Amino acid sequence: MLDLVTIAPGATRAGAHAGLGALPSAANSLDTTVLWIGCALMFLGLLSFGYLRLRKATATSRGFYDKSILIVAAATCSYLAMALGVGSVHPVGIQTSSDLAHRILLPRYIDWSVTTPLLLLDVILFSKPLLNEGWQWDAALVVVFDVIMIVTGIVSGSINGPARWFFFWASVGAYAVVSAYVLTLFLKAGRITERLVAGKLRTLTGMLSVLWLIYPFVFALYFGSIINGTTEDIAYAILDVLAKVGFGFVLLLGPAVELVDKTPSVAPKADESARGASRGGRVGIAR
Ligand code: RET
Repeated sequence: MLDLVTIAPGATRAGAHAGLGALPSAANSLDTTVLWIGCALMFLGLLSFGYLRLRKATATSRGFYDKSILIVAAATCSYLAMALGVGSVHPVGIQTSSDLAHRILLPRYIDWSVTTPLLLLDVILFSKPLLNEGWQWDAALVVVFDVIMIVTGIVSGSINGPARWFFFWASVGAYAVVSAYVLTLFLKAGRITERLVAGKLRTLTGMLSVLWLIYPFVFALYFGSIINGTTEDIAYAILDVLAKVGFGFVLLLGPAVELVDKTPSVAPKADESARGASRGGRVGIAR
């Protein structure tokens, strides 16, 4: 049984597909090109968000610019590492030669474990007018479930055999919690009195819900041997660019980020929400 065989620098994922395991081989150029393009697009996003921050950020909106910059900076590093062949490992427990066909690119998951909480914080803080007492606790819980989703995803991709699918479904379970929270914000966005903030929140939560839903399908198709590693890389690259750079532009362009803090809260007052909670209502988001 082989354990976590790391493909040496200079060796490539192409070798894994050819069933060559850790042996160095010629690069799969399409795969590598996709990763370099991903790196370039993330870097362009970084420059754009940096420029927007210098031109437009104010004391109240600065946090949204900073998070967007951190998100694309992390992704630039992760795509650079993947393009250079760093951190591509075979799952443990290889029993058959077809098990050798899969690999997991660790920089991708390390990137997600940092950037998905930041993306969630973006939508949560953008929903401020909807949130009442207790929202910080909800936000912390959502981020914890998000991290559980990524960590169980890493474990799922790192083992062969039935245990992979156990962890896959655990990850989907954590994803369902995150997704339910974001959908609640989507459904309640219309209550926000400032039209621009309400509309933008609907776009952001809608975009997040649709894009994030595709990731587990790509994962299952790849580890179910229905698509190969190159198709997986292309799909993730498109999703990542939309979910980070596209999302960042939608968030930062226009006046909405400046208006969030000035928008009156529509959440019930503390005593009302306590009564709501005792009737089984939710405390963290306006009912
Ligand atoms: C995994 C493992 C299989 C099950 C699920 C997953 C969900 C991944 C998601 C990733 C989102 C990434 C984003 C990245 C950057 O912008 C980990 C593939 C549910 C939702 C938005």
